Amino acid sequence: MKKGVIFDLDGVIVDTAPFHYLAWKETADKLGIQIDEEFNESLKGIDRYNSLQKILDFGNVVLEEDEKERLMKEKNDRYLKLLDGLNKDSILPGIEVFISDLKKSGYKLALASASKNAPLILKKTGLLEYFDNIAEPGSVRAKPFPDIFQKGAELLGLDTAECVGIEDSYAGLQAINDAGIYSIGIGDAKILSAADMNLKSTDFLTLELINNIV
Ligand code: B16
Ligand code: MG
Repeated sequence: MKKGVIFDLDGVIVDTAPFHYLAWKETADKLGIQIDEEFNESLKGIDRYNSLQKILDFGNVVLEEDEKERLMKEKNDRYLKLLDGLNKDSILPGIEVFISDLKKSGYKLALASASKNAPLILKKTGLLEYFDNIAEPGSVRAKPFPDIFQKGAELLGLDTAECVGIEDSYAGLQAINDAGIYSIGIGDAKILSAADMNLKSTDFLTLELINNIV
């Protein structure tokens, strides 16, 4: 039986991907780079610096590091404004009941998000208290490296084999699998074909499902 569940945030707990997209799109537009929702798919789970770099590479634009810093700050300020209205209603379907059932049953919970805004988002949605630990993205190599999920297990005091990881992104799924953690992919099963279990949406996440993973 598993003892811990390690969650991704954007796309698993809250639907913030459209906000990241809108904020990056403005950056890309200003640079004369056309990005669309399909391109945005490749940014899911990718940290801020590497997201910007992917956009620049896509548009064949080369910038100095201090200009990249400025653009990242500008993007994050826009993103934070879009997060203003975030509340309990922004939690993805079934997630709050799932998380609360896991806690009541004694599972330990950790967060393994690439987002530096994760604590703020958990606070705004009222979910912070459910989490035993948050693995800090700044202190480890970014997804698709397994580090953040390994860190999550370590913070929970568990072996990776005792944990389940939940992700919506290709890069994140790779990170879970390479950490030796049982993986659940939420969303497009074609993109997430490497998952141990695929679910169409967060609606299908239940305590029973986790109890039955051996
Ligand atoms: P921030 P996750 C990721 O969160 C997002 O999927 C990705 O689009 C974003 O660029 C990244 O966080 C960094 O976010 O700019 O807020 O630090 O899916 O790993 O929870
Ligand atoms: Mg995600």
